[in-house]
Amino acid sequence: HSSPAWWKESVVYQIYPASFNSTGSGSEPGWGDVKGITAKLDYLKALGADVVWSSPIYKSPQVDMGYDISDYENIDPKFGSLEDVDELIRELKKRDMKLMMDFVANHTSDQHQWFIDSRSSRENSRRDWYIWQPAKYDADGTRQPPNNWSMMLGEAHSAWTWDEKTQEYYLSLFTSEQPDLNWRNTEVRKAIHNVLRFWLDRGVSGFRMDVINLISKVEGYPDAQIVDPNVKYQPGFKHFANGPHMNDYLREMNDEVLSKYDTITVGEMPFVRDHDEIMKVVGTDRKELNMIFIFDIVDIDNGTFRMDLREWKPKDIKNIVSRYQKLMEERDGWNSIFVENHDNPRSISRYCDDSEKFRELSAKMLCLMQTTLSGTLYVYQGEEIGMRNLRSEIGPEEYKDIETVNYWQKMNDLYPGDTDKLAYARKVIQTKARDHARTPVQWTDGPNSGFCAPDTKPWMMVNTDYQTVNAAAQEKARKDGDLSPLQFWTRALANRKENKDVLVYGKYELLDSSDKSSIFAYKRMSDSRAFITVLNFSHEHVEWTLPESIKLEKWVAGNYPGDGANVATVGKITLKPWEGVLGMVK
Ligand code: TEU
Repeated sequence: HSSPAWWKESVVYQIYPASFNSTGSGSEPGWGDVKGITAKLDYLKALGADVVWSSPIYKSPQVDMGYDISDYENIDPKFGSLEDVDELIRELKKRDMKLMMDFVANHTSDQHQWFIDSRSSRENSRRDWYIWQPAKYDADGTRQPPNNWSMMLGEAHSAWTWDEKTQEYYLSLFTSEQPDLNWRNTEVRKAIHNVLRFWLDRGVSGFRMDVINLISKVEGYPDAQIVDPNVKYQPGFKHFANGPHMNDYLREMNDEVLSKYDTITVGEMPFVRDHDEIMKVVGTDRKELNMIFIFDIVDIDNGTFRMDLREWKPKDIKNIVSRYQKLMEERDGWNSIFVENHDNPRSISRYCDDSEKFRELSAKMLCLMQTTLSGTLYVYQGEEIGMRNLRSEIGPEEYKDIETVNYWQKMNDLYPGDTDKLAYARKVIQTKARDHARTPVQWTDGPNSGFCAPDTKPWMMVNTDYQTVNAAAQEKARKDGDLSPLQFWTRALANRKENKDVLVYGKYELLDSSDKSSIFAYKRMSDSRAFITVLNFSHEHVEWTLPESIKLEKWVAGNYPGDGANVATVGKITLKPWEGVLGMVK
């Protein structure tokens, strides 16, 4: 069994600060602020959160919503001040909670002083802090970037940006305003270590490290393989995900900084599925990071590109979950459990059914799944009340994210007036856009859903369903005794903590490996006790046979009224559409 640690048992609640809660203390009305987080700590504590991870609040031009940092040691006035963060940390500590910062160090903003220096001349002492390369030229003299890599948040564009003044290209994997730092440079790594220390010394307990597996690029910057011949630039991630020196840099960061504090660390690690590569980062003996975000579940419906659609089946979810539950158990690593974040659509809209009839059942079923798996649990703001995607009548004009805007532009440029293609693009946006997770949190059924003052305009539209889906309504007891998603989550998180020997640290066994079945059933066990979880990922009533080896004491929780009381405890059982139950084994 995995050895216990506070960061393994913690429930981390992710805040997307612009959309969480606005008290009007920041410089922009209708924009969430740090004081808005502090104001909701009692709510988060009551829910069962131990750690708050906030997406970036540093000074930033906000080209990519704060993932473009222009000063690592200051807070963007839109969010408030450093003093507000000190207050947040104090208030968290009072409640025995912790703060995790989002650490974005693969790239900075182009407005960061480091980059301003770097681009000022080829001779500047910080020139080498970023990745500069000379242009290539076609036979006719046309200037071309050093290779064919596409920009991640604007796939039609090159990942390299031309600098007129110094006549070279710089690498900018996400947008032109997010130049990639050159981690080969020792001074860069030292500067980054200093930033980490700055926050740890201020009382922060750890970091979520943005695209931390992209920090080491393959030498020579080779061209990427062509996966879509219709476009000029191609996804180049094979050449920069988990590159040659990544593990050294992580190890060095641990030696120099992290090992000297008691921290929680999670690395965002897109594009990587190889078990050995994963274990190199999260293996207990490795001393690199506590855990990573593995993307398989949130990439389940990706096509060639993320902004694309692909059919998926319930078997995909159970295969993915089982693979990583077993991997971490067998090779002594640790994983994170999540189905939402600020880069993905809402989970009930994506994996279940967000219609009026099933939305709450779906929210509770996904809660049951996540709270009974091994790993550190991450809950994304609004997930606990079952927030859904923007409704389909909302057109692309309301979407604000740079990835969505660039995608819509690309499709209009590629297929002007092509109704089929543009209808597909709308469908992709309705299904996949990052915006769905970024609408303001729905606190009440009042103006602006209680997110900001009634007379201000939220920076992004509130989802139109806030009068039925909001936290205030879900805090009230219901006449029929049924639990709201919020109450169900609260109970499930408490239950997870009470039974952490099994639910956090216990072993995992898949109970039905049939590819055809929509049932995802698994057993979790310690040396002395066990639970089983049975989830129906479908719209149908489904019959399923409990394995004879499992002697069930009783169902202890379920997402339908009655907590599983109507489900048989032996032999054939029938699960209703999107039903999930948790049982205690004798
Ligand atoms: O995301 C990196 C990442 O690879 C994705 O989740 C990304 O949003 C998606 O692939 C887009 O196609 C991180 C942050 O979470 C994201 O918000 C930032 O935009 C990005 O890094 C750049 O910092």
